[in-house]
Amino acid sequence: MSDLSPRQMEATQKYLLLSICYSHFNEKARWAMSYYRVQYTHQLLLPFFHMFTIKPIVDSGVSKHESRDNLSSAFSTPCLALYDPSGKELEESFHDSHDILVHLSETFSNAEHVNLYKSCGPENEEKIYTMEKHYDEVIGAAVIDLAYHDILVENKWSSILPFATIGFKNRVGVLQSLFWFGLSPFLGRMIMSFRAITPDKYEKAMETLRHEFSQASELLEKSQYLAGDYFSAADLTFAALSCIVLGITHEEGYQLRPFRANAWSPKCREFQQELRATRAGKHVLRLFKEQRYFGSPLPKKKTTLLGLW
Ligand SMILES: N[C@@H](CCC(=O)N[C@@H](CS)C(=O)NCC(=O)O)C(=O)O
Repeated sequence: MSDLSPRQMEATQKYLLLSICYSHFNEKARWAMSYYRVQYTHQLLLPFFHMFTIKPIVDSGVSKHESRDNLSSAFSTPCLALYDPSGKELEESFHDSHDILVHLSETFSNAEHVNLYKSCGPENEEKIYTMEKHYDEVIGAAVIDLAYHDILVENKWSSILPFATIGFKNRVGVLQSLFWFGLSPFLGRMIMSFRAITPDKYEKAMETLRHEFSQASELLEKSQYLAGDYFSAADLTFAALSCIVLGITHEEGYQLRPFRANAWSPKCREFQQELRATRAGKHVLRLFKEQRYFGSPLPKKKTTLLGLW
């Protein structure tokens, strides 16, 4: 745990979080920033165009961490960039939601906002790391397969507009939002082919998520939280990665503006209700309501190129 209070730490470095507005891995990082009450500047991005912003940070070579997965590219988001107090010199960068959560836990935990890997006692620390990795790999990937296939194939006609306007809805820079508006059907297809998403994977993703929610529900019969009696990195990860598949709304605690309900096929909406009705689904809804928002400072929005990017 750091000897410095969060306020003191903030005075020594400036934090910039770069995140794709509708991404669940990015929601995990945003939630971690809120939990530890970190003051930061937020830059919202859209897929493909995110590379232009992340590349200079990657190229600066200040990151000390190897990528943990083979799901994403070298320009993966969330990306947390740490600058010197003047905000001009980039000192360090993180390119994985796990690395961000670990960094914030080691830097900003205090008596009120305890380290989320240690919150259930030292005997559960290793277990929490393992659970987080499992949720990242299994739920993280399943949600991507489910969401892109549902939006771009199963429900393609009704979702064209909600998908194309997601940048404007979240007030991403005007140019990015405009390019996305024109190119999103094509870019969506590109992402699907890059990740080899097929109808088979879509069905499998549903099965995987059903299984994960049922396993988590069993854990929640034994304890109040997934890894024990206290909120931990396992709960934060499970809940944040489930935001899309449960269709968590802004009013329910999702900080940004998600896709509206008609972006999802009737089959997917039914699936969202099915998962919401499970013990794990109710747990996620409660966490969004009680632990996501309240008391956390809202990030300042980064304005670049007069707000165009
Ligand atoms: N393991 C990574 C996965 C992150 C990930 O898959 N990010 C996606 C958005 S959901 C992304 O930025 N994809 C674009 C890319 O890889 O360039 C993490 O936990 O941060």
